Amino acid sequence: MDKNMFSLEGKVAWVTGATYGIGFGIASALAKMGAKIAFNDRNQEKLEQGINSYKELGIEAFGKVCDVTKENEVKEFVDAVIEKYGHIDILVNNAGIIKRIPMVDMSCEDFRQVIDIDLVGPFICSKAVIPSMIKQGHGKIINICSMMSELGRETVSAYAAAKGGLKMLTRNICSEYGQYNIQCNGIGPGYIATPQTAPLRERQADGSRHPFDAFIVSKTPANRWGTPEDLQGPAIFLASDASNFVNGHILYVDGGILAYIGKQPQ
Ligand code: NAP
Ligand code: GCO
Repeated sequence: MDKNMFSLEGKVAWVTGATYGIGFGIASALAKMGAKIAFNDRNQEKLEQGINSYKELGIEAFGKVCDVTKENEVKEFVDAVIEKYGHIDILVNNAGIIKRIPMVDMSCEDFRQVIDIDLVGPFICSKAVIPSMIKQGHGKIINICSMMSELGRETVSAYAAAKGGLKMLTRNICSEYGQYNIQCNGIGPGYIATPQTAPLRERQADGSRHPFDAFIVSKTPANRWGTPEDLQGPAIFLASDASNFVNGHILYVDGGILAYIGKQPQ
């Protein structure tokens, strides 16, 4: 057994949409294990904020504006990273949005935008890196799925459809490219405290907790929201040689939500 199996020294990791939130948490962890980091955002100003945030952690991250739904921007991004670092070993498809609208009230445009970013984006980014991973004889793709890859709930039809599709895209990349020593797995975070879920945790006018906040805590055996830091160990595992025979797997990091029917009435 190689005791350095979790090391990422010499590796180059691209984490999409990693200016803040879960992507920033994962990229920072991969950097601490030795990886060089490349990340993108749609917005130059936010990208620069992200570069500074990495610098504050002592991480010299390569950042470039790139919308994951735009094939030309993705190709330019990949070319820029390979020009700078020579290769991409790890892709984390993290960029994503959610729109919380009852399905019958949701416009086709809104539905399509969520699918475009959360499902087509990972397709575009994976397609852009797989050829070079085949050439180099190895690669790791980690798709950030969700509880909604398995469960539905009111108002998140587009998001659940996208994340359910992302689970199957993960399995298909595994099936099609596992022969080239490319491992494609997913991380399914539970409810994580980031800007994306801030609306679900906002204090009410009377200072009480948001009903959804209390609901999630009651549905989570760990009795708390997760943090991006909770995802760092699982991401390191799936990005490293420690997971070279793990493929097509969705690793749920949810504090036990998926295992739990919910607190019985007192
Ligand atoms: P977040 O705080 O909203 O961050 C999302 C990131 O994605 C932002 O940096 C955003 O950049 C970027 N992004 C959005 N659309 C993009 C595009 N078209 N091209 C490039 N970047 C884009 O979300 P988060 O909570 O960190 O979630 C990150 C991922 O985890 C998402 O895929 C989400 O679905 C998933 N997830 C989250 C939770 C949770 O509870 N938070 C749980 C399970 C899964 P901008 O600044 O440009 O918007
Ligand atoms: C929601 C939340 C969730 C989380 C996450 C759970 O509105 O239900 O945003 O979807 O983001 O995906 O795993």
